[in-house]
Formats: sequence, structure tokens, C-alpha cells
Amino acid sequence: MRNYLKHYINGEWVESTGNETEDVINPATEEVIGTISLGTKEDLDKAVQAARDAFPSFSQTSKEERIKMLENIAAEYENRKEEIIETITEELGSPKSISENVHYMMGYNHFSQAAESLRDFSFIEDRGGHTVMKDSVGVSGLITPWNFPTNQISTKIASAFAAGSPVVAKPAELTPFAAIILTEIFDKVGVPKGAFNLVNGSGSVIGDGISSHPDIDFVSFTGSGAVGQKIMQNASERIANVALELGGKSPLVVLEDADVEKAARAAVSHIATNSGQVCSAATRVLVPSSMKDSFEEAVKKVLPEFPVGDPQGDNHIGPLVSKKQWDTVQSYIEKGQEEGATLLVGGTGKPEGLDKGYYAKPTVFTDVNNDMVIAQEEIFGPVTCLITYDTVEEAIEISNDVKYGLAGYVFGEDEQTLAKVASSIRAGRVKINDAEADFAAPFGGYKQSGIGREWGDYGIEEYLEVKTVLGYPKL
Ligand code: TAP
Repeated sequence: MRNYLKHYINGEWVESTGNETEDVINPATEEVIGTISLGTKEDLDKAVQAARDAFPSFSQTSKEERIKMLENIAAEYENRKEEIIETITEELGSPKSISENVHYMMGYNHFSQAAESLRDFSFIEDRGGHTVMKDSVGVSGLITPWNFPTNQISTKIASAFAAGSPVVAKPAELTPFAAIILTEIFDKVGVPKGAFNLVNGSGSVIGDGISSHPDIDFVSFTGSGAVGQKIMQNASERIANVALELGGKSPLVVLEDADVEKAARAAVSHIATNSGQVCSAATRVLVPSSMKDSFEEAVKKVLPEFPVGDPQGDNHIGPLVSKKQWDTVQSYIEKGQEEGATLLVGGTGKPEGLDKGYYAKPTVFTDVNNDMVIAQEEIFGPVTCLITYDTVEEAIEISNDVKYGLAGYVFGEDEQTLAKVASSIRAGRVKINDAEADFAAPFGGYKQSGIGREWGDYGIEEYLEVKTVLGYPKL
């Protein structure tokens, strides 16, 4: 049992001023695996004050000091590797291989990449004989969701630290333990007092408190569009800047000359990895009408490569994070059937033999029309839609006919067509075939997928203000 009843404020673990607690459930066993304190507005005020007090000195630390700090964090993170993997598997239910190769790996890369990006980053530059300086934005409030317990919080903290911005962070109640390990890491490597503060608690108290706090200068949020809107509204009261990383309904365009099996494997992998609880997952697969049958056959063929089951075992798909998320996914599968889409594989209910745990069946709908609810709304589970098209222009039109614009994927051979589709998709990140991820490349969305960019030097820019000084002395 992991009982974490304290918050981390001003370099110390301190008692909560309230008595409320929340149990954390392992979604694979439905058993309680620990408890956290739910912070109060008073706890939050203390954390914000600690960050404010740290601002004058933390914002003036040298680039070299911050690089060293980020490198030390990355090294200590590596020392805690096994514990991080085990913790994420327990609290999120992600299979061990995913906890290691996706969750652990992403957290590590954000800290080491921030150090790397900082090395070449210029906080002062010349513009036509005048000077442009980049200053820390002030105190940052970070609110993160449950689906990537180390990725989102690590990219935000790494960028904030790189920019010299003290932080107040609130992770999701469903998966709070990975953030506690990160806090222990910051404590161990000697992050200056007040530069990092962690207040556990509910979205409605601590999350809302962060977005409306008069002494928080910048809010970075990852999560649902509905909460993103509230955060923007709250921040607008004091004209505070926000970065929002919201949902997606990303297209995967299979071109006529694509390797069908490779594309089908990628399509299934998008809904299998992290049980499809991924904002950038491709959940609309656009297939040429002429390839419909062969693509459907390929989906059925590759599906057994992604077994569902105990995350402690050798499986690729674990449970969904909670009963609530399981219910949401079930209702979308029902909706798809009501709307007239055809179930190619999967459906409602639990996979055979998995009665305990929030397991859902990987589900692929075919004969989907892009206007259907299942093609327009983010389901956040192992569910995808096959949509047919006749021309490349039509594929581009369908790709963009959605309120989101987080990511896009294209499979094919002809370079001109790949380039045309990739450059026409209105999204913040487009991946051609199986191109490798790069942590220096920016991540973020167009349209209702968000505002701002994370990762690498673009991520650091979010935590900076720009000051022009005309006539600055040439020192
Ligand atoms: P959200 O409610 O958006 O939760 C994300 C974070 O915001 C959590 O830390 C949450 O706290 C906090 N929060 C909740 N209400 C808040 C408020 N009024 N002010 C400030 N912060 C607040 O997401 P969810 O309910 O967990 O998931 C709902 C749906 O959102 C999912 O089905 C999925 O479609 C989408 N989602 C998207 C993403 C990404 S990466 N785009 C991630 C997660 C979920 P607590 O949860 O601790 O209360």
C-alpha cells in the first residue's frame, strides 16, 4: 500500500490542511493500492507563495546551472527506473513493456532533451541593432491527466525548469504515484526550495484553484476540451497565458500503394497501445474503397499480435483506467452500432476470461461515415473506425472534417502523394509511415486540440516572456 498523505511545498513534505483523502485503484485488479490527500485552497496558496518566493533567485539561475539540474534529474530518474515502471503498471494498468518503452522512456527523454535544447538556446538576441531578451514567465501552474503519468508532467516541468519558472503541479487523482516519485527525484537532486511544489487534489478544487490563482502567471494543462475551456475562462479573468494540450480524432490515411499489412498493424497498434487512451492516437482509418476488403482481412490477421490481459504478464493491452472510462467506451461502442456502423472485430462487454478489471475488447468498426458520432468524438479507448474514400482529395477533406487537429498519419510509397497529404492535414504533428519520434520536435494541436507547443525548444518558449530593449548597451 502506498499512502501519500503529504504535499510537497517549499522543499518539504508537509501535512495537508484538510482531512479528505482519496483511494487509488489498480484498474487490473479493482483493488485499492494506496491513498492520497486531497489538498485544500490553503495548501495551494502555500505552494503558490513558495513558488513566488523562489522566483527571484530561480529565474536568475544560469543556463549552465539549469542544464546541470536537468541532467541530474535525468540520471536520478534512470536510477528509479524499475520503480517507475512498476508504479505506472499498477496505477494505470499499462502492460510492463508499455510502462517501460513508452511511459518511462518518454519521461526520461523530456528531461534529457530539455538539457540538450537548453545548450543551444539563446535567451538574448540581436534584432536590427536592438536587443530581444527572453525572461522566465513567472510562476507556472501545471495540471495533468491520468493517461501518461510521467510524459505530460515531465515535459511541462522540464520546460519550466529550463526557462527558470517555479512550478506548482497537480497530477490526476487516478494516477498520482508517478508524480510522487518525480517529486522525490527533485528533492534528492536538490532542486531549489520552492522551485517545485506538488499539491495533490481534485480538479474542482486544486485544478480550478490553479487556473484562477492571481499569483500564477501561466497555466499549462493537458486533458479534456471541456476542462480546457474552463481553464481558459478562469485565466482570462487576469489575462494569464495558457497552454492547452487537448484531445484528438486523428486520421490515418492509407494510400493506394501502401503496404496493407503494415498499415493495418499501425492502425491496430494505435488503439492497442495504452488501451487507446492516447490523445494523438489515430482513430479514423481512411482506406481506399478498392482496398476495403484486403484491409479488413489484414486487421483481423494482425489483431492477435496485440493480446489483452494482465498488465503484469506478456500482454499488449491492459485494462482501461477506471470503471467510468470503461462505461464511456461501452456507450460509444453501443452508439456506433446504433448509428449503423458494422463491427469488424470486438464489441461491448469484457474480453473472454477477464471478468475482473476494466478490460475492453479492441473494437474496429467498418462502414463508418465521417459524420457519425464515433468518427467525430474522442472515445479514448481501444476503438477505431474504418472509413473509405475514392480520391486523395477526398481523403484530405475527410481528414480535416473534424473539430480536432492534434495528429495525422499517412502510409504509402509515392513521395509526392505522401508530401501532399502530410502538408494538407490540419494538425500539429503528421507522421509518414513509421517515422521515428523525436523529442526535439514540437508537439501540440491545431483547432480544438489545443494552444501552444510542448517538447524541446518550442516547449521552453512557452515558459518565457519576450522583452525588447531598444538601445541596450553593447556589453
Ligand atoms: P479531465 O477532466 O480533463 O482531467 C484532466 C486533469 O484536469 C486532471 O488532473 C483533473 O483532475 C483536472 N481537472 C478536472 N476538472 C478540472 C477543473 N474544473 N479545473 C482544472 N482542472 C480540472 O479529463 P478526464 O475526466 O480525466 O477524462 C475525460 C476525457 O478527457 C477522456 O475520456 C478523454 O477523452 C479526455 N482526455 C484527454 C486527454 C488528453 S491527453 N488530451 C487526457 C485525459 C483525458 P482530477 O481528475 O484529479 O479531478
